[in-house]
Amino acid sequence: MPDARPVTTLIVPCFDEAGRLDPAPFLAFVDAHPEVRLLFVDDGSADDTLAVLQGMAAERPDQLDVLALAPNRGKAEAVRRGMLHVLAGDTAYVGYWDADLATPLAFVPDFVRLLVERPRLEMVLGARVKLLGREVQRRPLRHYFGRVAATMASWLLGLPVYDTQCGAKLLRVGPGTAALFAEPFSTRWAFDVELLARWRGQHPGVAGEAAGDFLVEVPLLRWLDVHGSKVKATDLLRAPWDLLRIAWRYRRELARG
Ligand SMILES: Nc1nc2c(ncn2[C@@H]2O[C@H](COP(=O)(O)OP(=O)(O)OP(=O)(O)O)[C@@H](O)[C@H]2O)c(=O)[nH]1
Ligand SMILES: [Mg+2]
Repeated sequence: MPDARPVTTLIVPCFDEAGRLDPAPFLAFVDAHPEVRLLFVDDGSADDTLAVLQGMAAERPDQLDVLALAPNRGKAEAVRRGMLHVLAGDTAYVGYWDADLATPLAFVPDFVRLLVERPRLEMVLGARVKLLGREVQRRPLRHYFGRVAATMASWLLGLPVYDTQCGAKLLRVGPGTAALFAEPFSTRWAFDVELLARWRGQHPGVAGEAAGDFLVEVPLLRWLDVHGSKVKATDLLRAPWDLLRIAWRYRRELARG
């Protein structure tokens, strides 16, 4: 009997993840959630990532799938291509989730519940907020650098968003969703900021606190900085420049205050 609940599909971008990828939590999660699909997007990994992913998909062909792209173009393009692939199908909610499970899959139902309970919501964003009683571990340098970058991003977006970069986001599929991913992103890592700028372009006049009717950040109860990040120091140093490029590319979208 097919599951009557609306389908949720997550894009899991993967690059040289053979060392970090543990199939067990993914298999266990989809077994516990028949309404969830995972699309792993590998673009030109040099290690066994693709073979590991294809092995997982062979074990759960109804819920796991692999999109193999080459050559490597970065997380942004992998997520974008995965989104377009999934949006051609029948999914009600679509998102992306880092393969290192820095954000545990266990929080996916919480993200879905918010979209179900608040019909006007269009996007749920995970946020890494180190609050008492929450297990949020980030390397100090990444944390402080991230705070500066996030503050700049929030300012240029005109949105009071705390954490644009957390690799766990879920969107309600609607008439404008595919258009958010139609064009390639300009940046490899700051594409989350571009995604929000594109969202602003689709919602003229919605900025500041008013955006909270459509976008919600969820402070994660648990987020662990998993060793083996693909983010290089040069990527971090390029972030201010990437944000400037975003401010320029989306100046019209962002001017629609
Ligand atoms: N397909 C694809 N996935 C990538 C690429 N670079 C990184 N990823 C994936 O993107 C996710 C995040 O990458 P990480 O290396 O964990 O980066 P991070 O330090 O956690 O960075 P934040 O997401 O900013 O916390 C992981 O699932 C990676 O496999 C890429 O070039 N191609
Ligand atoms: Mg990570």
